[in-house]
Formats: sequence, C-alpha cells, structure tokens
Amino acid sequence: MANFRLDGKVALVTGAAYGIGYSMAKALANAGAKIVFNCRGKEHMDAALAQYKADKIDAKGYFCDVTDEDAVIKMVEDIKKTIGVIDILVNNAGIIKRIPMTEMKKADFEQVIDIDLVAPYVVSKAVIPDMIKKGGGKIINICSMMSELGRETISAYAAAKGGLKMLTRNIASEFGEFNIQCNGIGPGYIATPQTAPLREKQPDGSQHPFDKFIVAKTPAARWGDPEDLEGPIVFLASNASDFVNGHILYVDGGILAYIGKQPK
Ligand code: NAP
Ligand code: GCO
Repeated sequence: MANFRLDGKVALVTGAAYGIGYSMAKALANAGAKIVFNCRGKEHMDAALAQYKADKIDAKGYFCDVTDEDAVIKMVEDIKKTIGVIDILVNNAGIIKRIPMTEMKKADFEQVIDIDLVAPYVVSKAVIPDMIKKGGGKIINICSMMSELGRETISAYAAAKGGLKMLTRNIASEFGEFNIQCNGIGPGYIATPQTAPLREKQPDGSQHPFDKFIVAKTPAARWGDPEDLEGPIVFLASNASDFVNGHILYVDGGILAYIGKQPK
C-alpha cells in the first residue's frame, strides 16, 4: 500500500513564510515531516514563526535570499548539522513582475529569472549531493500554468516557469538513478498575496475584470486556495510517488483543459 507519511523526513520549503509555501509546509508537517523554511524579511519571518506556532508546527526559519548561493550553501550546511540531511526540497520561493515586455527593464527581467529559475537550480545543487549519499530524496519545483501558457505583461515570469519545467525534467533525468525523484506542481490561479492585485475590487466596488475572466476560464469556476495544494505536495514528497519522475502535476481546477465559458 502506498505510503503518504513523512515521519522522520526533513523538508526545506523555500519562501514558506506565507502563501502557497506556508500551506504546503503545513501539509508536509501534518504528514510527519520536520519543516525548515526561509524568507528575506524579518516582518515576514516573525509573522510566519507565530503562525507555525499557532498551527502547532515546530518549524525552523532561516533568513536567506535564494539568489545568494553562499547563503544557500550555509543554510543547507546548518540544517544538516542541527537537524539532519534534507530529504525533501520544495523550490517554492518566487516573484512576478507584471510589466509590458517592451517597457520592462533588463534588470527587472533578470531578477525574475534569478529568483524563479536560477535559484531552484542553486538550492537543488546544494542539496542533491547529500541526497545521493543518503540513498535518495524528493525535489518538487513550484512551476505554474505559465510553464505552458503566456499572457501579456509576464514575459519574464513565463520564461522562468517554462525553464523551471525543463529544469525539473532534467534533474529527474540526471539523478533518477540515485533514487531522487524531481517533479513539479503547476498551480493555476491561487488566491495569495502574489495574485491579490488581480482580484482587488474596482473603485466602484465591482469585481476586478481579471477575476471575472479567471472564474470564466476555470471549469471549477473559482480561484484556487493554497489549501488545494496540500494533497498534491504530500503525494509528491512521499514514497507514494517513488515511480513518478519528471512530471508536472497541474493543480489548476481544469483551466489548462478548457477553452473558457462563452461571455454572456
Ligand atoms: P507569495 O505570496 O508572493 O509568496 C512568495 C514567498 O517567496 C514569500 O514567502 C517570499 O518571502 C518568498 N520569496 C520571494 N523571493 C524570495 C527570495 N529571493 N529569497 C527567499 N524567499 C523569497 O507567492 P505565492 O503566490 O505563495 O507563490 C509561491 C510560488 O508559487 C511562487 O513560485 C509562484 O510563482 C508560484 N505560483 C503561484 C501561483 C498563484 O496563483 N499564487 C500560481 C502558480 C504558481 P519574502 O518576500 O519575505 O522573502
Ligand atoms: C498572472 C498570475 C499568474 C499566477 C500563476 C498562474 O499575473 O498571470 O500571477 O502568473 O501567478 O502563475 O499559474
């Protein structure tokens, strides 16, 4: 029988101070994993530690910018010394910048690529050697439905998430023989701080046009909640998915399968 428990496992969830990362970390903790997370800001860290405590989760937080390779290596080494080798890595930390491509500064484009694509490579490179020594591990990269589709103003983000899909497949290919499974989760439109600007009420109190658009494009006729990702992350972090490798699991309410409701 497939085993969905994570007792005795150490899970690093990057950027798990709030949003999707927090929900996935909570799910992994409830399945038995010891949680470690990182973020950049003290305010976010303090709030996150208070929330983990309120949720009765003994999580350890690190101040670490995932784009700083030296800081990432130091964090991974400290986790190994104080808690244990990382068994499960969730590359979740990410940003988006919504700027028309011809108006986007090169530095803005590069920052999105650095956090959303280069950083998952940096963190994965830091954890894989000890996963190999330990006999295996799980890496889950948080991709996006924009790993498959584009839209106006998010050229850097779509390029990064498309690249992350292929990085996922390449890690799966290069390290599968060491019993490391690398898969992706591709959330659809999820209600978090990252998408708050797309859902905020209009000045006249009416629904944001993009909010209406997404609900019409989604068979489930709703935005996703971070909690919708809890089952998928436990599955991909557990032995239940030991023969799943290089797969992107889309958790999108069906949006990628659907042409969209005809406007009335
Ligand atoms: P969010 O609410 O903006 O949270 C992002 C998290 O990442 C925060 O904890 C943030 O903390 C951290 N972070 C950002 N840059 C970082 C850096 N350089 N180093 C360390 N931590 C960093 O985003 P979300 O909606 O939860 O999204 C989480 C992941 O899911 C992202 O990869 C996103 O692209 C992806 N995703 C989101 C959606 C959606 O609809 N929301 C859909 C598909 C995919 P600090 O700012 O304090 O560092
Ligand atoms: C946007 C949204 C999306 C979501 C998500 C969809 O501006 O279109 O932010 O990119 O964040 O990635 O899967």
